[in-house]
Amino acid sequence: MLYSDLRDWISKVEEFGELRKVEGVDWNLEIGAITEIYARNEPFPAILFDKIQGYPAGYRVLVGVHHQSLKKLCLTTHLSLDYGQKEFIAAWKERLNHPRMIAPRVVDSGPVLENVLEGKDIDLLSLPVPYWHENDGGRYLGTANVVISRDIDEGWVNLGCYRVMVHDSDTLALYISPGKHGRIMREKYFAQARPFPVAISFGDDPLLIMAAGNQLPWGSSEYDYAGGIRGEPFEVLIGPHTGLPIPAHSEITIEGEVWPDEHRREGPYGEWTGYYASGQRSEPVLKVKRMMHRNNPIITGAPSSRPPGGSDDGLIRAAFIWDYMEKAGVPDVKGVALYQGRFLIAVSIRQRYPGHAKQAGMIASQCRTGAYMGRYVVVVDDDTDVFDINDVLWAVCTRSDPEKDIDLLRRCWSSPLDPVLPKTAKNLNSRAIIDATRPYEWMKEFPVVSGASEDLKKRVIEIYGKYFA
Ligand SMILES: Cc1cc2nc3c(=O)[nH]c(=O)nc-3n(C[C@H](O)[C@H](O)[C@H](O)COP(=O)(O)O)c2cc1C
Ligand SMILES: [Mn+2]
Repeated sequence: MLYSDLRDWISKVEEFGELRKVEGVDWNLEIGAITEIYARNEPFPAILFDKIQGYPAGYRVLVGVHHQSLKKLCLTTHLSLDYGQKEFIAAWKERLNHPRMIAPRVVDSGPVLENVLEGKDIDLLSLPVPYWHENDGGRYLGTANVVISRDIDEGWVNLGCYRVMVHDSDTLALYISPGKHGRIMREKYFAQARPFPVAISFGDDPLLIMAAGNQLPWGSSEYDYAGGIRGEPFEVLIGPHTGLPIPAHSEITIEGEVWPDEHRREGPYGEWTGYYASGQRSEPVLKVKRMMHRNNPIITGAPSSRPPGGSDDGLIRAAFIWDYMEKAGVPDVKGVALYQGRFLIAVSIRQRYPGHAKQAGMIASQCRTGAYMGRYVVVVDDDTDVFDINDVLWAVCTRSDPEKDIDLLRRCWSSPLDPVLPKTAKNLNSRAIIDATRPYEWMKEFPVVSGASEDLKKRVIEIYGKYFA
């Protein structure tokens, strides 16, 4: 275990120089704009905002939890801090292949209980909730959060990262897209005309936040999965109103219920696609019954912006897709990379038999992690570097013939967030699978690739590299 909770994580990040501290900003738009500008810096620092205008010193907001920084991502997931992209994905594949699940441990006290508010005392806006983007429909408390819920039939606990807007002092809007586990769980409660109980942590261990954003199979608890990565169970308190397990080291948690028959406007919110595509809608309200927070609480945030923006877990998603492909029986996958969030998946294979490339493309596009809101899958040979977008485009431009090598899948799993779909027909989109491998049936005769061999390059660099140093 490389760190114990969010505060310890922050101090480790500060030690390796990727933390910035900013004081005196306005929660109204300034935190969002600063994040958007510096999200494009390499590596993206974590930014801790303190002394936010109108709020007590110590009430903080933290952004850039691990996005665009491999070192922070390694810290978050308890891997060696000097890993490169390939080692990182290899380590993750190994993890997914030999998953370790450690269930949380129930305790009866924890720092989140330092302040407990119920009834009239609940005031969500006592926290410096940012108004992130200029055209948002409200202040979003949940952008890098952990929504905890239980399946009414099967009893297991799901964690999902789903956005949360503040309506007023004790009412929230929770937006979960169709097909997400939290949404399915909500529908089961609503079908019985019962309110849907949830607990939501708004500031937490980055590993829990990341786990809540990962696509585990139905029935598999992200709590146990995150505990397994950490190698130690997460400590949880049982919420008195919901019976749900709440992270004892959470900065801020609420317990409440989503009501089936009471709706208010949710959104719009600047989304990860770089658009306001899902607009605003009428969503059932979440009534807060209890609010808990540590002294000097920290809200964690990941406001999205045009990709590569601030909420990207592409490397982990790539490892998931690779793992799902292997489990579906696709051999010799050599690399997987994602671009533009999840819109483009590049997969490299060593072609072994006719149809192998098609199989790889179809499965990458429809496995658990690849299926939601994708657009293009490009399959390349293993002499193409999937991490180099120019290499991927070179393969597309030189090894695919559009007429034969592009297949379309229709009516796939999309979302109201998909910018290219009209308002009247959201949720279903198409996919293009581009086979940019050498055609199998005559691959041996395919034109030879030009360029110096690795041996030749190595030799000249050794001798003449000094002139370019
Ligand atoms: C920063 C971030 C924000 C997200 N916001 C939302 C959201 O508002 N609504 C949603 O349905 N999914 C959102 N997602 C995606 C889900 O968290 C993701 O699909 C996850 O797998 C859901 O958990 P589940 O598989 O248990 O449903 C977000 C992901 C991240 C990383
Ligand atoms: Mn899940």
